[in-house]
Amino acid sequence: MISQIIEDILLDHEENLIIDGHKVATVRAENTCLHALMILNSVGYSSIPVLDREGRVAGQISTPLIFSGIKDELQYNWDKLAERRVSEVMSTNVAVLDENCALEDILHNLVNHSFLCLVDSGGFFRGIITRRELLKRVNYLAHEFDRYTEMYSN
Ligand code: 2BA
Repeated sequence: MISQIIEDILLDHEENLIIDGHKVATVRAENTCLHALMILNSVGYSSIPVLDREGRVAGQISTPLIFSGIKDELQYNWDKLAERRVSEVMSTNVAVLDENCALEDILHNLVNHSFLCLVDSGGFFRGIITRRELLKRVNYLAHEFDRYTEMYSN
């Protein structure tokens, strides 16, 4: 159980903790590995969410996963970049939480995942919460805690 003061401080900010789905770089499961590699290279993130045709979270993709997926026993087969689909090489180890989930679940999952995918009640992708956004708030909490506890005790 998280203390109410802590929860208030972590969630009480003007800017949204959630990065809206429209601002998140994603690829489709049916895209080729070549397409995914180009997206990863242009956005600069090490891994990004993979969505299915309906817009549900299918997994996550990274450059190392793509390279492993086109490797034969001894060497890389670059022709496979344009042949293999993201769905064939992606990882399904991605944290997916309901958009109304508790702060406790967010904190717990960000320990092992650098970002969490949020979905609506129909399972459709709505956005992500990143470790960076959460840690910015933890930093604020560490600096402002005394001021808040004073406020709460009055
Ligand atoms: P990474 O790509 O491994 O990025 C680790 C951290 O490096 C990011 O942490 C951020 O602080 C910084 N960083 C990397 N690339 C950046 C860029 N192009 N612009 C600004 N900062 C960059 P977080 O922001 O906590 O992100 C955690 C993870 O969430 C990222 O891990 C990435 O996998 C994913 N992510 C974050 N924002 C995303 C977005 N708009 N679209 C897709 N994936 C995103």
